[in-house]
Amino acid sequence: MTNLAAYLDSRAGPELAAAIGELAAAAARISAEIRAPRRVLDAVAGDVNADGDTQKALDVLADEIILGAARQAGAAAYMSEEREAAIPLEPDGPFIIASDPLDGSSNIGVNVSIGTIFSVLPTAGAGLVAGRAQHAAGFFVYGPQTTLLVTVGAGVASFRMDADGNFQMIDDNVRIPEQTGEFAINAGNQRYWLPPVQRYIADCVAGADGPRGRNFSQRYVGSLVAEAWRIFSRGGVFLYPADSRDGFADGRLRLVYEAAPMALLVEQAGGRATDGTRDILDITPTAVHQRVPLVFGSSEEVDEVASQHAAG
Ligand code: P6P
Repeated sequence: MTNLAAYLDSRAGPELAAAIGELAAAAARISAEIRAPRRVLDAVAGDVNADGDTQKALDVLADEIILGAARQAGAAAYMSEEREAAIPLEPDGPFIIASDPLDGSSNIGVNVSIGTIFSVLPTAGAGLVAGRAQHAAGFFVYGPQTTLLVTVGAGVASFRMDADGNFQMIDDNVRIPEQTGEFAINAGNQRYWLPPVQRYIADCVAGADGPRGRNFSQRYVGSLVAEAWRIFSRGGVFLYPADSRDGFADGRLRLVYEAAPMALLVEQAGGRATDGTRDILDITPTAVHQRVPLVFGSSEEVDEVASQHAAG
């Protein structure tokens, strides 16, 4: 069975392979911390992050562990949801690491899958470059199994962590089915959605009795990495759109360390990722914590959402 190191050595240069190896070792530590019987999963650290969320102790711990991996990897800088500004590291480092060290924090206390998202960026523009320039991207899921989905630009591979903390390959050619019957969106925000998303979701809910002529199911975990792992496993479309609430004109999710790494994986697996209209990978960030509306998954559905946006 191919392990992560062998996969990376065959597809990435030594520095990039080593960096992702450091991130995998860091994820194994975070996984162990989450599972530690002593751990009070929902303990609060007390501060507030850039998202305005109260930091959980695990948020802070995961961020310290991923920062340590970035430093060990010789990265030039580290950008994180948990830190206001980029942390300069190795001046001559060949790349920048951006991360959401613990995605899905609101689920920590209720034992729902959470994860770590990472992006390996060129040093140009201090890492604020369009996502298509990423050297690599991936995410770990701390769920019933600890798993990894990763791309270094040569397709997408999935891995499962074994009892020794090593990542063993599941699939070296992960593909997102073009068609799906599952959509993921927080229906509690329905009254705030803009008309294109209102119409798209109404058509899905109308199912076989409506213009789509087939039934759909809704799935929503509230943890991006959990939704994503499901979509990469069996298809689906995820939407966190712009809505009319104050502060949500660009949705909730962050471009640099959530949407862009997810979009690179999605496109490498044959899916699509947009802000409703534009490909996420073509959007150049102007700030570390910039938000962006996010629609990703099975290409047929992402195209349908884009058609609704084109209709105004
Ligand atoms: P809402 C979790 O806090 C997160 O950042 C993502 O993992 C998830 O997709 C989203 O927020 C859920 O947001 O507003 O539906 O609770």
